[in-house]
Amino acid sequence: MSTKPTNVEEIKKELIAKMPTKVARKRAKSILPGTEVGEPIPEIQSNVRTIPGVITQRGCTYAGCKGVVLGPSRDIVNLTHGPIGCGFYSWLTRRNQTDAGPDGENFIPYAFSTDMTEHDIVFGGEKKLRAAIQEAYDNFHPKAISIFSTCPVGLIGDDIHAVARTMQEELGITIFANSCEGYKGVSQSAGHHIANNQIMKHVIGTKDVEVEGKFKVNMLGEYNIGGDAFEIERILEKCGFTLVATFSGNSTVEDFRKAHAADLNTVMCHRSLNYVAEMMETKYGIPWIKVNFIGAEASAKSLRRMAAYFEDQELIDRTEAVIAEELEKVKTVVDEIKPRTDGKTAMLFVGGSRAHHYQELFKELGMKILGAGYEFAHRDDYEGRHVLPTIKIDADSRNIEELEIHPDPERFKPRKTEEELARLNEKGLDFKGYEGMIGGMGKDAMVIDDINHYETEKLLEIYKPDIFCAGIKEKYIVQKMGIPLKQLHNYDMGGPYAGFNGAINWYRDIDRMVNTKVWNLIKAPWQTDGPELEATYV
Ligand code: CFM
Ligand code: HCA
Repeated sequence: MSTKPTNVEEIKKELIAKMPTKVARKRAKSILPGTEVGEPIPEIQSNVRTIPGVITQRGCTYAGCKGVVLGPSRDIVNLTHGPIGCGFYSWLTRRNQTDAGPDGENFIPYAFSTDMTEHDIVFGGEKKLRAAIQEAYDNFHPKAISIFSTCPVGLIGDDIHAVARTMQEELGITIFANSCEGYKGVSQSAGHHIANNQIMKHVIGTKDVEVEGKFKVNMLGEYNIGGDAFEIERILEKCGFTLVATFSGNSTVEDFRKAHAADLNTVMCHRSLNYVAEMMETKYGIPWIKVNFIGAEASAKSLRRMAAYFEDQELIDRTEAVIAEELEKVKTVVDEIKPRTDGKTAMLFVGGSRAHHYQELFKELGMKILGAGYEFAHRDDYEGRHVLPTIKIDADSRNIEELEIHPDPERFKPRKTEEELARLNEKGLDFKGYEGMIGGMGKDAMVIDDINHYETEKLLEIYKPDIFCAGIKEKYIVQKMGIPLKQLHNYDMGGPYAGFNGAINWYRDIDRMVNTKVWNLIKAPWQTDGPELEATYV
């Protein structure tokens, strides 16, 4: 094993040394060392506009709204109002899985778009949008249609909400629109917020039905990438929980409508669904806790906290039995693999929650995290909810309407009294609390927000990690540098990685990636033959 550089401040200096002064000054605020457990957590700059000219990993508001939050719902026709590229490039790339079940309704394999062209930009696209809604209705008879604006729609001023209202009246199904023009925020994070508002306004709680089951929960911020939600469902069912709705992996509009029947909201990805969690708590009196099903130990801890909430001994005992059985399977695999992965190193730069969650799985393999960062998370995701007890710090939410949510205690009784919540909090339930990424990463690890391409290449050169985790934009560049890249967004062709079976899949995949000899056999073209093209200045 080679010795790795550990002085983060020195490396940071090197990282920004070649940048123009103003850029270096800005980037310096987004780069800092991690802290040891219990140490004070420093403030990190995040959720601010990317510096023009640098190559960022980030996506846009439309991506966060359509691609991330609402896209995985299987029986809503998600219709992109815009030029064809936006609909096409958000079509099936995220590997959110579906099982259409007995009703057979599944629109995920389709890309619905109005395919705006120059004519529509000049003369307006509302007519085309109406026609597209009609066509989708005639062909598929969906229960709901959701419309998503792309950049030009905001610029020309099509009133997508008015079109949605008229078509809803005409067709008698739920139709709602999202003003999620790509440029609206500083990243996809703004799109999450918009989608949260619109599901809350138009769908959640629109059907009062009795849901059977004693221990009813919703899973917020779980998108069934690579089948993760299927594995979580398997475990929850085995323990005896009733899952009312998942937001939004393999979800249906009916699930959303009755989600207010749950007694507890569990939040898997806080970054993308926190707004719904807060609004449902205010309106329906449903408390929420943060959970993490990435990592075997983290899954066990989440299940224990969920069972503790219901204070039912039978549920607690069954949950413990499930954990014991599952952890035994996991341990056999860890014992086999860990000797080969122990001491290897990893870096993770991804999204708004996974760069933190996946550190658990690496630690279970004895691997060391040299550096990590989010693309678009906010300060609370880095510093922890207890450091920042409010979500009203969103720089990118300036343009986004805050919904007025009112409690309705007559119809929706708070599930727990203040005293009960306080008592459960003392037992470690930690309502609304969660750890940020920085605390506990250790001062020899580097934390970087909104990493750019130049910094990525520089870090690889300095640290030479055994594995780098990011997305498709980085994958082949990193691999050409002789370092394996695991896509933490779509899992390459792998998964599920959540829960206990997921952890086992992960250990095996990572073992193969960090121990293959192939990376030592390849050389980048410039290391052998020189550049393929040479320019001559005359
Ligand atoms: Fe949440 Fe996600 Fe993520 Fe995210 Fe995303 Fe994603 Fe992600 Mo890609 S909702 S923040 S906006 S866990 S699409 S499933 S993988 S960047 S870390
Ligand atoms: C998005 C979606 C994405 C992109 C992944 C990647 C995803 O941000 O619009 O860059 O590889 O998970 O599919 O995050």
